[in-house]
Amino acid sequence: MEQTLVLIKPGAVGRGLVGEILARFERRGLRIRAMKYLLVDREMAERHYDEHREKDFFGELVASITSRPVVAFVLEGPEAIAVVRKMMGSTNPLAAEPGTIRGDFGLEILANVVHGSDGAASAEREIGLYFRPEEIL
Ligand code: 3AN
Repeated sequence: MEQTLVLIKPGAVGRGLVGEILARFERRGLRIRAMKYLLVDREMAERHYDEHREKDFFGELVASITSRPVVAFVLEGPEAIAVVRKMMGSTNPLAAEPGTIRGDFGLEILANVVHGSDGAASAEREIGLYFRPEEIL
């Protein structure tokens, strides 16, 4: 079994999409191992998106993710990282296939509804960033 970190981004939380997005993952058979509603602070956002530090959209990305609360959760299942990435769809919602979360719920690349870890190393790092070991049940 594999674990991955998923965030429902502030825009999607504000639009009341938490239940609908979570339901898709649950229906697929992924298990919730941890979940929290939180405000990401600047330091945490910069650590989360460290790989994008040099990109021109880094400032906007940090501002966006820290603007309002997010919902963070750890999902577990066989090949959970790849399964979640597939369910999210392409990074740019304009290119995301209908039927994927980004393809169904958004149009903006910066506020692209969800985040999901992109590999085993980032999943481990991101889960550790959002949850203490005892919060994963
Ligand atoms: P993903 O979230 O699909 O793994 P990454 O890691 O390439 O995509 O990008 C992280 C986040 O940065 C995306 N979720 C998106 O909000 C933002 N982002 C990526 N590329 C761009 C871009 N060209 N312009 C603005 N924001 C971007």
